[in-house]
Order: sequence, then C-alpha cells, then structure tokens
Amino acid sequence: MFMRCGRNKKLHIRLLVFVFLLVWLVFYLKLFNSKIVSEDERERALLALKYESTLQDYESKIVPGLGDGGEPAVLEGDDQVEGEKSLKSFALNVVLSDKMPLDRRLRDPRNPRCKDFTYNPKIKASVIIIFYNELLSVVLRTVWSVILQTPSHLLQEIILVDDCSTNESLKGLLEYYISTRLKNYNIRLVRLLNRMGLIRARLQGARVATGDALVFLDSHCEATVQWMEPLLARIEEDKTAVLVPIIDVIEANNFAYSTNGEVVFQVGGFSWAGHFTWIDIQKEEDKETMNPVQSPTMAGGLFAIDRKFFWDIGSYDEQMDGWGGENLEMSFRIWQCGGKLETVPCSRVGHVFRDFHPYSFPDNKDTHGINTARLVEVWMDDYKRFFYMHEPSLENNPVIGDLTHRKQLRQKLRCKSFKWYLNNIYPEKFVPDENVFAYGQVKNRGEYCLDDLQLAEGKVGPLGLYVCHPNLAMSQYFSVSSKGELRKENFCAEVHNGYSVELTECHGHKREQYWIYFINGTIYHPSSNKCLTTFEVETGKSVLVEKCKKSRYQYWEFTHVNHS
Ligand code: LR7
Ligand code: MN
Repeated sequence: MFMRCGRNKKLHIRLLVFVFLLVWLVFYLKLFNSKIVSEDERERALLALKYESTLQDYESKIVPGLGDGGEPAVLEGDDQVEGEKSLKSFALNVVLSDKMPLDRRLRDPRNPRCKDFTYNPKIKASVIIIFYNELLSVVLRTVWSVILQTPSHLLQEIILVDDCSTNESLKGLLEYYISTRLKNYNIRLVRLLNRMGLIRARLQGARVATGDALVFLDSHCEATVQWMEPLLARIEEDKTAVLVPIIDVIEANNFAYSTNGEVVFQVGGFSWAGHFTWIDIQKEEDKETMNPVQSPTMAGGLFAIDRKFFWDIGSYDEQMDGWGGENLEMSFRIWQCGGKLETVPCSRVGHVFRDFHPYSFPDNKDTHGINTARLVEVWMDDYKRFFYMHEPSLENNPVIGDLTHRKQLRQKLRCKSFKWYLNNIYPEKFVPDENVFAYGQVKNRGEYCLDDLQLAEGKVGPLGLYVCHPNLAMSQYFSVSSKGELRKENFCAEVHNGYSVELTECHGHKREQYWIYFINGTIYHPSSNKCLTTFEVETGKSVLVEKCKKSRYQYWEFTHVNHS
C-alpha cells in the first residue's frame, strides 16, 4: 500500500512537472510566436507608414472606367498637355496610364470563330515579365491582365524580373503593392544586382520558374480573354511547339486596343539587315484557319514554350547583351534544330508599341548589331554575307566575342542548315543572288549606280541614282528576279503615271512591277512600253522611264548576269 501510495505520489509529482512543462512550453511558444508576429507587424506597419499613403494618393488619381474595353481614352486641359509632353520623354502617355484603372478589362478581340473551341490544358505556366525603368502603372496593368485573364489553375506563378532599374517607384512601392494589393497571388520579384540586358534578364527569370511552361511577356502588355488556354493546349499536344499570340497594338498615346481586323493577321519574317518584319501568311488555306499557323520567325517579346524544351533547345545566347537579335536567333534555332514556331490566332495580347526606347544602354553599344552578328555567324552559314553587306564594320570584328559554345550547341543538336530553313520554312524569302537573272550594282555611264537613297523599310520612295560605291553596299544592290521584278529585298521598282519610278512593296503580280533586262543593256518595262532612263544626277529626278531608244542613258550594266 505504502509502496503503492509512494508510487502514486511519485506519479503525481511527475505528472505535475509534466503539466508544468507543457504549460510553460505552450506559453513560451506563444510568446515566441507573438514575438515574430509582432516583429513582422512592426515591419509591415513601418512599410505601410512609408508607402500606404503614397499608394493611396496614386490610387486616388485613377478614374474608374477610363479606357474600359480598350476604347481610346482622352485627357483634358493640363493633363492633356502634360500627357503629350510625356510622349516625348517616355514614348507613352504617362499621365493617362497613371489615371487608367490597373485592372481594366478589354473587349474580346478574337475572331468570333475562336469561341467555338474549348481548350482543357492540364499544365501550368510561369509568366515571366522583365522590366527596366518602365512606368509602374504600365507594369502593374500587365500583371493585373495576366491575373484576371488566366484561370488560376493554369497559372503557377508570375515572375517579375527587375533588370536593375533606377526608377524609385519600382523599388519599395512596387514591393509594397505586391505584398498588399496582390497578396493573394503567387508573384515573385527577382531583383538583378547589375543591369544584365533583356536576354540575360529573361534567363534569370526562367531559372527560378517552376511551371511546366514558360510564358514571356514585355512589361507593357495586356492579355485578353482566353489568351493562355490555346497556348498551353498546343504545348501539351507538342512539346516542341513554341507559340506566339497575335500581338495587337496598344496605342502609346491613348492606350486604345486596336486590332488589325479580326481575321487578318501576320506572321514573322526578317530582313537581311537582321531585323524582324511582319509578313503576310503565304498559304491560302492558312489565312482562314483558327489553328496555329507556322511562322518563320517571332518578334521576341511574347511567347510560350515548354520549360524543359526551352533549356534543351539552348535557351538563349547568354553572351548577348542589351537589346535585340535574340528573337531571330531563337527563331532560326527552333526551326533548324527540330522545333516549330507558330502563331496562335485565338490567343491575343496587346503590346504598347513605342516610337523609341525610353531607356539608354550602357556604353551606347550597338547591341542589336553585335548580337545579330553573333547569330548570323552561328546559324546563317554563307547567307551571312547579306548581313555584312548592311553592316560591313562588324565582319571579323572582335566585338562579336567568342562563339564556341553556340557553335557546339548547333553540333550537339545536329541542327539543319540555313538553306534548309529557307527552302522549307520560308520559301518566299527573296535571296538577292539566287534564282535571279542578274544582280549586283547596276551601272550607268560607268560611274553612276541605281541606289535606294537609304529608303527605310516599309516606306515608298523614288528609285535613285548615285555615284557608285567602291564596294558593293546593300543600298546599291539590285536584282532582276525570276518573276521579272527589279528588286531590292522587299522593295520593287514600280512605274507610276507611266513616267516616274518608285520603290515600293513587292506584290508579285507583275503589272507595273514587271521588267525585262535585255542582253543589249536596256531594262524594258512592258506595261508602259518604255525603258529605264537616267538624266544627269544633278536634276534630282534622275531615274524614270522613257520611250526606248539607243542611248547611253538607257544602258545598264549589272555586276553579275546569269546567262541561261
Ligand atoms: O536592358 C534592358 N532590360 C530589360 O529588361 C532593356 C529592356 N528590358 C525590358 C523592357 O523593359 C521590356 O519589358 O525588356 C522588354 C523588351 O524591351 P522593349 O519593350 O523596349 O523592346 P521592343 O518591344 O521594342 O522590342 C522587341 O524586340 C526585342 C529584341 O531584343 C525584344 O525581343 C522585345 O521583347 C520585343 N518586343 C516584342 O516582341 C513585342 C512586339 C513588338 C513587335 C514587333
Ligand atoms: Mn516592348
């Protein structure tokens, strides 16, 4: 009994100690916990003190309904004046953007036939948005559009990559906005410690991404209804397909969302100078379809790709600096190394097209030129000659840097040649010295040459004459194509009013763009029954068509003539 009693007493003491310890532990933990919480709260309170009122000021300027649906928005009075001014410094209307709701909804811009499709993808996307010194409201509108237009079960995360911006508003205020207004969404902010340029910034974003697919966006975009579904559905179907939405225009001055018509859309091409261009869909049957359409290239800023495929196919050339070139590099690589690039007509995203870059580049380097030289060396084989005709100073220039790794990649992936790419993916691309009757400089009286007078891409201007350059430069490089066009890249010589000769977009239907180069040196224009003639250079209008006659002013000599 004693024993039992004694045992019982011991048990009681133990129990008491145990209960005491438990109470103490619970209490301690609570204390500990509350300490953390209170620290957290203090930090938050401090942040709030600093940013909440700024943010509320910011938010109080927003005019509900402004720009709703994507309608053009107008400002009045001082705002209008200030807004116009900001266009010159920021390349977009800052005042208007700051007044427009960050979560504005756009109308459905798609072809009505898109509504007949149902997509049921099971994979998730990481949306990667890179930015450098962009306007806060524009960045946030991009983020909101992704949140609002993407079903949450398809969105793994949004990754914002700050390429070391110096604008204050993109620092604490942005962080505060994310941690308060966007706290219910999975948004990750990656700060780069140095300005790395957009190519390496995207790579940093891709490195931390965990979704099945990567979807890249510029930081001044707005997604529209069902933009994500067809992109992911296509990736699910084929992991080697890289997808581009239709990129609509958000006007920089009034933020109107404008579509280029509902049905018509274009795909990507390129110029020999190394620029991305828009081209019409070539195959008739593709013009009608709402299914993904092959695209020879992409613009670069907006695309979706399987995450693993992104790395397998060589991600990006990490040695590309700044801005430019990575879009064509990736386009050629995807096609040549076994992938495909497609435009998805039922996915549409708006992009603010700006007249100039509102940011500067370190050292003022021509990163577009250098990056393009890198890609022509790795992917374009002998066709790089055309690029160097535009940029002779980059040929064999050490600024291009080391290419070993990229060349190894091409070998490792057993990629096809650029000729294969041209023949199979972009057969419409005009090659100045292939399948042509004549090409090169076109001389008249020994010292004058046909010249494009530096006409910019997409413009119309007179065919000119200029003193021949000692080296064949692209501005004096013309061809007589197999279709009888007197042409330079996408410019064709066309007779206007039976008299003047203009360089204008080639249409491929002969008519006023049809010429015959005769062995006797005349360039004959059948539809006007006249011949290409030159006057003295000094008279300005130096090249036109006139009644054919035997004259040295109608005698033209191409550097290369293909006799057949
Ligand atoms: O140093 C920089 N660091 C950056 O993070 C410079 C820029 N950036 C960011 C910038 O804030 C923006 O979010 O990179 C993004 C793209 O820069 P933009 O918007 O100045 O480029 P862009 O729209 O004029 O140019 C197009 O071509 C570029 C070539 O390098 C990129 O691929 C862009 O993403 C691309 N944009 C598009 O494809 C959108 C459609 C335009 C067309 C046609
Ligand atoms: Mn852009």
